[in-house]
Amino acid sequence: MRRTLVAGNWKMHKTPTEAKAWFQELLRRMPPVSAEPALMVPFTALAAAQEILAGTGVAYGAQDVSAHLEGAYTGEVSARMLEDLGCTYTIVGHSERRQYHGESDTLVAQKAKRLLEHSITPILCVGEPIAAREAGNAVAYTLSQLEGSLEGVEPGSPDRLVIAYEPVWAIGTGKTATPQDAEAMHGEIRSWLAGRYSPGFAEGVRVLYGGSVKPDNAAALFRQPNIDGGLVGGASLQLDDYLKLLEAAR
Ligand code: G2H
Repeated sequence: MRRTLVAGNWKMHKTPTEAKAWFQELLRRMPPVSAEPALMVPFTALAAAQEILAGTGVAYGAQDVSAHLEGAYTGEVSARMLEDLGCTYTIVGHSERRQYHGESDTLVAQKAKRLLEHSITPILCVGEPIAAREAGNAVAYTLSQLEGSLEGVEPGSPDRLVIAYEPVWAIGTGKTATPQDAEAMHGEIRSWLAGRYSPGFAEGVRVLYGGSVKPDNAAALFRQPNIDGGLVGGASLQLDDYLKLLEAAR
């Protein structure tokens, strides 16, 4: 059984002070839930996450990591630093990093490897732009991105890898893939993982959907057999919405 993961992606929102208050309020209001709560926050909010969330069952992590181990890389943050901050997960290959920072599949694979070396589970994002979907190439595009982004990546066990399918045309646009379209792609991703690793591995890996997940569409998405939760941007910023997403994952 794969435990549903509801991972918030705060992107570039909330100061450390705002994050601290939000985490405290979350713990005060958190109902008993079967899903796993997780929050991917700005680097600057990770110390507050460690202080307040460590040991509570709410996982946290970063939204990116350096592909380098250590050294003269101004502005970069290493996997070892994230490990020291207690990160369970970290996002790699988000489409905003691919688009605005020119990240290639090869770079994304290097980043995933760095995380695994430091006991952090990568949440690896893939997904097609609108042109690929309209041309009928969504599956080929997404699986090719997956192949490149997992080149040389050997997680060992399925709990050491999370895939997030995020169609680029659905991100922050209010347009969501239908549960049926998302389920079809998730099925393709899982089959591909079975060939790349093994059927048992593919069966255990969580494949999240991302792209305008909201409290009113989450339950229908999370009910699909191959959708194991969500990577949620906008709707993870308001605590009321985030709590509703956790409830939707029952
Ligand atoms: C997709 C998603 C979170 P949003 O980027 O990764 O954001 O839910 O705002 O579309």
